[in-house]
Amino acid sequence: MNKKLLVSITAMCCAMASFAQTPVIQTKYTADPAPYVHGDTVYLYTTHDEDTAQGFEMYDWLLYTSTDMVNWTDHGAVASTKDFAWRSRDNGAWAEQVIERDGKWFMYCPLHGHGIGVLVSDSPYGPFKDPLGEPLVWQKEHWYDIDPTVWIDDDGQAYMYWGNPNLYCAKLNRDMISIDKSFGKNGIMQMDPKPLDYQEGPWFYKHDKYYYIAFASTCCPEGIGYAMSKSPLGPWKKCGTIMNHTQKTRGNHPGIIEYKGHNYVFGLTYDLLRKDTDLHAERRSVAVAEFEYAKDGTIPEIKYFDEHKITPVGTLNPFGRVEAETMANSDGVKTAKADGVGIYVTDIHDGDFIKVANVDLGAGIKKFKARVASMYRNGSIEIRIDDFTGRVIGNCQVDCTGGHLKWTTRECNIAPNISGIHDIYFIFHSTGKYPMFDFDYWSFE
Ligand code: FUB
Repeated sequence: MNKKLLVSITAMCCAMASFAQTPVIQTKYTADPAPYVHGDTVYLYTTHDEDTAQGFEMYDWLLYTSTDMVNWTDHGAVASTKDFAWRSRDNGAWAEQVIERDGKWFMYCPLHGHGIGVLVSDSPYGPFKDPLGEPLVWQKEHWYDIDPTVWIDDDGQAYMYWGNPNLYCAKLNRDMISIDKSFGKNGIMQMDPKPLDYQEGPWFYKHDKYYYIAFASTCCPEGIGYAMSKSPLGPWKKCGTIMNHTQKTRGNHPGIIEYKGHNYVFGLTYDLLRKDTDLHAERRSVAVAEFEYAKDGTIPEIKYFDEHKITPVGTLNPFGRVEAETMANSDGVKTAKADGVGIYVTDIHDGDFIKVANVDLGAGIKKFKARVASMYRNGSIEIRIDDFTGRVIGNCQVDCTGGHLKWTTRECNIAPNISGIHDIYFIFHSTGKYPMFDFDYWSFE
């Protein structure tokens, strides 16, 4: 093993030990998780902090999906502030939430300082269009209209809660793009009193017989608090803390789902940024932890995200095409989008890696194939199992393919007797400090 590799392994192991399961996404800064379960898939919509952001610099909304809670597929930006013709600036794509009704997907988007708009699509992946040409709600006298959360009750009535520092509620009409003006004051009711310790980021839902509002608790640092009620309109009783205020983070923002019999709370951390610097910047990362309800419906407090490890609730099938942007962990690489290709992995440097978790190799694998493109450089993909320092089972040479986005399939044989369920590590190698090649998809045979 060469010295350079040893150094990078040591750094990697420390990083992995201290960050455990968090953050969910490593290729971009993501915040304000809005997970949604539909069919057998978790759709995780997030906001997007720019790589160089100091304050909030947010232009678009991203989508990731998973069927096992550990491997997440990057679908890129599915909407942006540009989708609202009435916006006066491009920055301000704050915490959205997406919900499906009658085959349509509704994305509720705060444009900071401009109220809350709504976008509609026939598909969770977009394209999303603005059916109104104006905000759904905008109380122009203040900038409190952020962080919408929408839930459809058992009787079909949809409710939208939102706001910082006040908590507001509206009843959505059946079309999901207009509010019932007969409710509250011109369609809006301010929840008074709001739940104790409420700051922002409400997440409204029902579990068994209780209604819940989880929220980012009073800034700063924010934890995750929650309140319960027997009615969708309260009164809301503060019940406790899902995650206490902690100096480990500054902001937080909950999203809660039940998936395959497990309960998960998503939130946000600054842990990816902390790998680079201790200085504060709004470059956040979505994180997730599993929790359980107590018998009385309350939620016992859980520790900060970095003390959790998510157990996979499914396996990944490597025998069809697996997108390179499907990953459980990575270091160094980024994702990009190109016409005719979709999302691909790029910015691959020597020592960078991608981990794919809980891969079911069945009775065994013999060959690895990768769709790659390389303008100048030659490199390789080293394949290890179970750990970054685990057994090497293959080495796929990636020679120059003749140009940027000139895609070719490269392949290599796999060591004998590799079968069953394993984590797979793709570790990238080349000489020189420049990015090597782009990686579109792969498979085992
Ligand atoms: O991400 C922008 C804002 O920061 C969100 O709308 C708030 O909830 C906080 O996370």
